[in-house]
Parts: sequence; C-alpha cells; structure tokens
Amino acid sequence: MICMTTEVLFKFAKKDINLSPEAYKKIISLDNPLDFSSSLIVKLKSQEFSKDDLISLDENVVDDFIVTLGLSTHELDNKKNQIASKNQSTLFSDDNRNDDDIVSVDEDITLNGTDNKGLTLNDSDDKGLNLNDSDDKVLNADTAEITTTSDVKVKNLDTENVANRIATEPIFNPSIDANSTTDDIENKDKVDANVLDSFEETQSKPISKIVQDKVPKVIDASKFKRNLNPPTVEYDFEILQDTSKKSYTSGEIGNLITYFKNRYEKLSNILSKRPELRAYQKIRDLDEKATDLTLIVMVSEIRNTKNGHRIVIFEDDTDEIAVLFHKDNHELFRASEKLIKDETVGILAERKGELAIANRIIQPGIPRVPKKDMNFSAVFTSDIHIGSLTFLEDAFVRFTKWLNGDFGSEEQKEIANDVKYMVVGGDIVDGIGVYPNQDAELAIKDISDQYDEAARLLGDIRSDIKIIITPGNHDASRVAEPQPAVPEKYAKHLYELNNTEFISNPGVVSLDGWNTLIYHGRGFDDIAIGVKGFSHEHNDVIMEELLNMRHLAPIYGERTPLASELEDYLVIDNVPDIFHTGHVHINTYRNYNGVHMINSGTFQTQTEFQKIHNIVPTCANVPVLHRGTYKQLNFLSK
Ligand code: D5M
Ligand code: FE
Ligand code: ZN
Repeated sequence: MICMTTEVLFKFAKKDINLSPEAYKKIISLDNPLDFSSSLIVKLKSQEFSKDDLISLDENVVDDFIVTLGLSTHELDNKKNQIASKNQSTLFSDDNRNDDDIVSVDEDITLNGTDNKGLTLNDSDDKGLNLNDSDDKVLNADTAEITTTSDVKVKNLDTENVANRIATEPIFNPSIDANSTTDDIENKDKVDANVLDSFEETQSKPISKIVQDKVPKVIDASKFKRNLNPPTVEYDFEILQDTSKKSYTSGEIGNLITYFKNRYEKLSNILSKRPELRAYQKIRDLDEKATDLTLIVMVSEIRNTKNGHRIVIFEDDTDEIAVLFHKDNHELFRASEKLIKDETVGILAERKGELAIANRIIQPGIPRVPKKDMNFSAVFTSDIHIGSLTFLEDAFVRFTKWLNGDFGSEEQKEIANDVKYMVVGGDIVDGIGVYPNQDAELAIKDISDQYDEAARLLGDIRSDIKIIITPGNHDASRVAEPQPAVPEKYAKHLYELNNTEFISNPGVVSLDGWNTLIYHGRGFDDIAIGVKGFSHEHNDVIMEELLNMRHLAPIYGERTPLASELEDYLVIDNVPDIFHTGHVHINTYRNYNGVHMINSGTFQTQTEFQKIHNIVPTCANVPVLHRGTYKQLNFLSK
C-alpha cells in the first residue's frame, strides 16, 4: 500500500505533472489508483498538453475524469487516516499491528517518582500514582480514547487589513543601524531595533490599488543591463548539497522502507553520540526482564487515553513499542505534546510489567555554532511570485535598484555595496495551476514567460552578486521533496545570466565559508496546522524545532509530499551557520545556538487563498546579513 501511494506520485512526477494534495488524495482513494493515473496521464499528455508541458493538476480535473470513467471513490476520511497514520506505522515491517494487543496495564503498576532524571511526579496521595484511574482497571485499546494530538487549531492571526498593516510597519532606518555591532543577535528586540525607519518620506500605497503593468512576453537578452560582463569578484562559493541529479534520476519508484531505514540510520547515528543514548537497545533485543529501556525510535502514532495520559507507539528498524506518558509527569507530558509524527528521538523509559513508562525524551538537537567573522554581506529573499497579479513589482524594482547602489541613503547604499550573495529560497514565480482558480490571479499565464520575466528583473542586478536559486512549491520542479533545481528548459534566460546558480530544495551552499541551508518550507504547513504549539506566524519556533529534530519535513503522507529516495536528503546532517526558509510569507529572524534562522517573507500581497486561511503576509521585507548582523529592509515605500 505504501509503495503504491508513492508509485502514484512518481507516475505523475515522471511526466512533469504536479498533483495538488487534494488531487492526490482523491486518486489514491480510488479502487485502482495506478490504472486511473495511467489513463489520466495519457489523456492529459495526448490531448490537452504537449509532452514537455509542466502541468499542475487540481482535484477538479481528477473529479471530471472520475465522472468520465464512471468510477466511485471510497470514503475519503477513512482513507486519509490510513494514509496519514496507519500506513506510517508499518515502516520497518509489513506486519499489521493489532490495536488490541498494544497496551495493557497491570493493576499494581505505579509511577513512584524514583526515576533518576529528577523528574518527580506530583503525586497527590503518597501511595504512588496508579495508572488505573478509579474504575478503569485495564487500559487497553478498548478503553483508550483514540484521538490524535494533531488537533487542527483555529488560528486568530491578525485580521487587520494587509494594506493598513503594511502602512504602519517600521521601515529601514540607517541611524539605528549605525550602532549595531557585528556580534550575534540573540534576541528579537535587538533585531527589531535594526529594522530601519524609512527610505524617504512617502506614503505607502494600499496594496489592493497596486496595479501591475503589462509585462513583455518576449525577453531580449540585451535588457539584462548588469549582466553583459562576467563578474570580476572572487567568490569562495561551493555547493555542498544539491540533490538535483542524485534524486529521481532514473524515475524508478523509491522504496519507502529503504527511505525510512536511511532516515533512521542517519538520525540514530546522531542520537547515539549522546552520552545518555550510547548504550541504546533495539526493541526486538530487549530482555524481557529489562526494566530500564534506552531506545532510539521513530514516532509512529500518538493517542490520548480516556484517562488523560498519552500513549505513543514508537518503532525502530526491528519492532515497535507502546510507551506511556503519564499526565501527572507534567513537564514530560508537555514535551510529549510536541512530539511530531515520524520524528526520531531517544526515549528513556521504565518497564513495569507489560507497560513502558517514559522518563525522558531526547531530541538530536544541535551543538552551539562557534562565532566567526563574516566579512561580506548576503541578502535573502523568497516567495517573489513573479507572474502573479499580487506580485509587488515596484517594490521589487526598488530592491534591485538598492542592490545596484541606485536607491536609498548613503548608509543604505554602503550596505548594498557590500552584498556579495543573494539567495532566492523558492517560489521565484507564481507557477500555474498550483491551486484551484489560480488562473484568475495570474498576470502571466505561461510558466516560461514567468521565468523570462524573472530573468528581466534579476538581470538588472549587478553581475558581481552571485544569485543562488532554489525551487519552491510554485516553481517548475516536481512537487515531492527534495525538489530538483528548476530545469533550464523552463528558465532559459535566467540560466543565461552569468551570476545565477540553480540548486535543489533543500540545498546547502557555502558562501565564503558560511554554511547555508536553504529550505523552501512547505513542511511548515503540516507542523503549523497539525501540531499543538506551532503556527505559520511564529515560524522561527518551527525552524528551531526542525534543527532540534535534525529533519526538515518529518511528517510523511500529509500536505508535504516526500519522495522516497534511497537516501533521506531532508535530514539535517550538518549544522548550518545560516538556515534560510520561506513559504509562509511571514518574516522571522532568530539566532538559535549560533545559527542565524531567517524566514525571508514575500514580495506578494495577500492572495485569496491566504485570505481564506487567515494568513497575513509581511511584504517586501528583505533580510540582510550584514557582516554577521541581521538587518531587515522594507521596500514598500518609494
Ligand atoms: O504559500 C503561501 C502561504 O499559504 C504560506 O503561508 C502557506 C500557506 N499555504 C499554502 N498551501 C497551504 C496548504 N495546503 N495548507 C495550508 N496553508 C497553505 P505558497 O506556497 O506561496 O502558496
Ligand atoms: Fe510562496
Ligand atoms: Zn511556497
């Protein structure tokens, strides 16, 4: 089943067809998804599009074809559950778990606070905590209320009008900036102090009034004013990870079991270096009499019991085990709330009879990154969405002019002059057919024309700034992560610029010795929407969690399609100096353990889709790491 669902994704990806998550769910809910997929691909490629077209498929097309073929779908909800959780529980073995034999608690099992980790349980009566609440003698699948911890949150994001918000936002202020040091900025307040005041005294335009000029369809290379000569600057630039050619070369169907084994291997290598986990055991090898369990495991399933405890099914590459998090062990219980499906952790537990009771969760985490000098500056941007009616072209042009030294105060120009690298972390264009009715919001309706327009705009940037471009979910790449670099066939003119580099998402580059991990951030949606305590708005909290998990998108089978490669390229093998993300359209910055975590916001105003989801973007704010100090420039005003 697992392989089959992956096979469906690959079938479409191989033909350059991007499936929307809804379309994907519809297809795999059919009796014979593979046959259906083949028929649909033949129909699309033979009738409506040429062989080389990149197609994005939404659920309406799938619905229509279902009707054409006279098929019916299963109960989607059931299927969703199966895909999202059940399938994931059999990563390492094909056995089907029987819920009835997961947990049973002996009457005399107690938690008595003798664990050596200093976690004392607040025991109200001195007899120790009995797991069996009053009349429930046995805690098993029959009495456990099976709920997932991924409650969908109702978010109360700022509901004010974007235009108003933008108009009141602080803008670039060189006078404050002059006092900042080149040290790490550890707290947000200090960063905010670096948000500069204003380029000039002008009024912000209400976003809804910004009308796009007509864009030229044919791009003349001579328009790339700044790129006629090769750059003369010396770069110490290196691509450290680019999966474009490694992943998905043969088009073979990845094997999900191998993929998860590789993920487990990589992360258990990191975890087993922790002193507390050095002597970890495999579940299958556990001695029946062993009471202290030291495990390195993946989260398979999370349930809340009727009595308010939490049971997590963990697995390693040998077997699975149910571990109970007792509600009265408050600190640990709270930590267990943040467990994310498919993340890999160390677990210290105590076995009492049939049941393992958790004492501690250990994440891989990151060591502190030592301070080092940065003797250049870099700008970070993403989610430009060129081709969309809501792309802020005027603001983007001000940004490129600033980079060229043609815009801003003398101090601002000085910063610009120091910029050596520009990273574009995905969604450089708006793409086509990414969501239903996107067409109505497009100024440019052809993907190659969108990239040509990107070439015109980026071609205006002085050629001694190296531009690194990685794809996002709107770009012309497969939807499944890791996403190969945007292919030259769609972005010919952008490739022709002599200062552009195209790599995969995620990708890792070294900018004059500064290890920079670039990840678009689609996996943020699964965490922001599905896990308690996380939100799109505070995506720095998500970035910190990803670093601690050492994985960019752990959750398999929900919104973020992951390709089952032989190697899991989404594992954070090496701790970066800079962690650059985008996708959520909301700027954040924080220095976590020496890592500059940056989300670069967007150059697109609020779309209809975002209105529905109550996502309020922060527009035209460009993060700059200016010789080690974080600054943010806003280009909304003239
Ligand atoms: O994503 C732009 C914004 O929209 C970003 O904040 C995430 C949000 N978004 C996009 N797709 C989804 C789904 N499927 N669920 C929830 N939120 C979503 P962009 O990639 O630019 O469209
Ligand atoms: Fe985006
Ligand atoms: Zn995106």
